[in-house]
Amino acid sequence: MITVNNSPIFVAGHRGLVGSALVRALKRQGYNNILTRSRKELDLRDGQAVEAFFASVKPAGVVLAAAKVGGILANNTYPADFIRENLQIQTNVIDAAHRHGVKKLIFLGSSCIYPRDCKQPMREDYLLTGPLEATNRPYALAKLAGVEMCWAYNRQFGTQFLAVLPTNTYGENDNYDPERSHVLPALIHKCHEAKIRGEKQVTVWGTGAPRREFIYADDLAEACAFLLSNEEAMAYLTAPETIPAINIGCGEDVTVRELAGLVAEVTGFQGELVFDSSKPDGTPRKLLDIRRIAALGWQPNIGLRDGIAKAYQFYLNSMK
Ligand code: GFB
Repeated sequence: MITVNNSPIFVAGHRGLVGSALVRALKRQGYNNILTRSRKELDLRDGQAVEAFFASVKPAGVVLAAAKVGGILANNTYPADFIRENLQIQTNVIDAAHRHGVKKLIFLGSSCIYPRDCKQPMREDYLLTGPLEATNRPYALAKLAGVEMCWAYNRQFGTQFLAVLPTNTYGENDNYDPERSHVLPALIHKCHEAKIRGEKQVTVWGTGAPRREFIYADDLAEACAFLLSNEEAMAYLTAPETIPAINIGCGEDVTVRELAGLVAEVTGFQGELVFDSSKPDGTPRKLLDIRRIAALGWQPNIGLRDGIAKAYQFYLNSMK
């Protein structure tokens, strides 16, 4: 049964891939007082503006999905922007949330904050047990600081601030810019363009050997909404002695080569896939251990092939 929940919940980053899915998921869960601000209305990098916002609206809960994000090339090309902007946004929001009485906050982390050569599948307590992958170290360090900040505030102030660590996420409102996007939207865009233009080849970056796990943004958002409304789970996951982090994934991964084959099938591209090994592979594998979220009774609904088909449909609609 869905119960109506009038508590004001601030979704930071509501226009993005994850934030827009979060607004839909929270509405489905019965939240009917969702607060959003566009980047123009509220620049989360500006501490004074964030302070004024929290002082005036006093949200009861926060989901922090606003972040500077991008694929392997964007991370590698703009490392200063990735560390600075993420540290600014999350520090401003987490601290203002605490000072203005927010009890529950969900902070979006990422599976790329685990060590590069982490034991697989990656368990929450493997964080900070080894060196990071160089292509996204600035982003990962910022996100790790966010997890640590949640933990520090829980210990010092008794807050319930929780980091969710999603695997590679895709879906509606994704970024398709070939230079900045993640692999899945990049491949959808490349295969579609090649099909339309009658080109014979699509170039896939790297060797095709890295393995990646994917989750559809609406599944991830459902998990966040599920956690936020689960009093017992939030209390248990944010207890002072517990690392306040929980993996969200599907528990299965594919190689980039297999992924490219699937995208070619779904988009109808019938040419050849060629691999450009001058481009970086990044982390060899990052499969999440999802037992913590599974034990709470949550699992994803959208399989990879269906998800790619849905994402491709949104891509086609957005081009109209
Ligand atoms: O999704 P992606 O950019 O990031 O790349 P990561 C995943 C893999 O796909 C890499 C390969 O091995 C890429 O070389 N790949 C093949 C491509 N073709 C393409 C293409 O056309 N575009 C892109 N982008 N990749 C990210 C982090 O790592 O993971 C972020 O950089 C973030 O910080 C995200 O955390 C979840 O999975 O390697």
